[in-house]
Amino acid sequence: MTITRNDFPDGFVFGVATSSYQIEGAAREDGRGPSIWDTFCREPGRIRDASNGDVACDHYHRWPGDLDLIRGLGADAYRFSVAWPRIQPDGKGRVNSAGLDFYERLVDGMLERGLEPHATLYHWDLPQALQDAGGWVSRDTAFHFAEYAHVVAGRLGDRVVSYATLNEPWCSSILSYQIGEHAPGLRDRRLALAAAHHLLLGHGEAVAAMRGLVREAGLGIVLNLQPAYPASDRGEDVAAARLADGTFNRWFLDPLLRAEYPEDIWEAYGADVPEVQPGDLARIAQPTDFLGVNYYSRSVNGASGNVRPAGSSYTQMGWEVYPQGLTDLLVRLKGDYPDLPPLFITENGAAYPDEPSGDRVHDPERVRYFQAHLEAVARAARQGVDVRGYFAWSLMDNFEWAYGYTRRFGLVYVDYETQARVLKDSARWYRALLTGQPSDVPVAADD
Ligand code: PNW
Repeated sequence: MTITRNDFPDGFVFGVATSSYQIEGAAREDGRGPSIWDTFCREPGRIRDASNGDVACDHYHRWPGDLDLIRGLGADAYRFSVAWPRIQPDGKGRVNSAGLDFYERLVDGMLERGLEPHATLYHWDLPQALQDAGGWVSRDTAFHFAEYAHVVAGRLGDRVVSYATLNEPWCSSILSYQIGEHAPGLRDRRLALAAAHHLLLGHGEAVAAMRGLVREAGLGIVLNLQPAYPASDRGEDVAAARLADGTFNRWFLDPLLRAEYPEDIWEAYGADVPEVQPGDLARIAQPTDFLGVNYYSRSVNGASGNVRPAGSSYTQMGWEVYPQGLTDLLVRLKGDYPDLPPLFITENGAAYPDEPSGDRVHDPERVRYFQAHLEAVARAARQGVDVRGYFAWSLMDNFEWAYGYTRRFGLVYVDYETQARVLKDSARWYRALLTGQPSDVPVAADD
């Protein structure tokens, strides 16, 4: 049995997602300033294949063809991100109108093709000038972010259907300032928690700055959430899962949706907790119109670390394929957060080592991944969760951060020598779902 649009609520939006640094290239064109990823990629050992986003998918020049591709898939919507250093090359003050012009052309191009524009304002490409002043560890960055958000919303306004302030603040704080895997590559928990607080504050400030400039019901944030399961029902495993859930999920959800940091984790962080000024939590928790959820996998937690369940399958990232985790997560959000706004799945997808064969790219694992996760979303909707859309990550293969070009998440295969785009079987399958037309792509049966 294959799913159809009828399995989803009325008006449910299907789309594809990308982000600026991962696809645009044109890193030095039309007045774009350097970002922390330009810097990070040039530090030896940071990126697996020593690559960078200078060219990436050359989307900056190829965007009309790329929008045609999206339209051709039958998508309703496209989630893209705006590169802050194109808009404000120094991160504050002077506005580069050529940068705004690009996103205006892109948004108008979507509207001409009947695609809903869904913008993300910060998908990790912080202007380097702001990093030089401390990056997100500096409280000032939150206010610079709000100024930038105001500039973008002032130009694009209500042509954009939704604005997400931040993509995955866990990644731009913990992964970037504590784990050191993403730019700026630091390893200090105290700095990471300060960064996380200022990111959340920046979200609140940006929402306040944009209200009135954008459509009603158009403001939100995107979190990467990973449900944490205990390896067994032993007390210490349950405690490990609760800790993982707290640091990964509740540390961001609770300030946004309850105006408080989770007490157990605050305790566990000891002297590393951030300085919270009066009024910060009210600012952070001001009502928004949607919550974007990025879901890739779950964690399974034991007292002595993470466990990889035997019998599960894993993507090329080493992430367990666990569709039921998405249903569980969505149902849990509804249960735990009375003020939960409507949800969108803003990313979901999988990396596999794709190879063209003739003029096709066969990616049966990815087809199966999408099918199973879309079924998981439909199940949550049937259980009463208000989920209104789904964006596949990603439209096309692109620069996968610390993995460079060694991981392919696309529905569309990119040949980086020629920049040719080839629909993978997963794209053909998705197109069949979205258009209701038949597809020639077989789908493996459920277990
Ligand atoms: C997300 N983790 O990143 C991002 O939003 C995308 O830009 C990225 O391409 C995609 O997922 C695939 O990786 C994540 O370590 C990176 O848990 C790392 C993690 C989660 C999300």
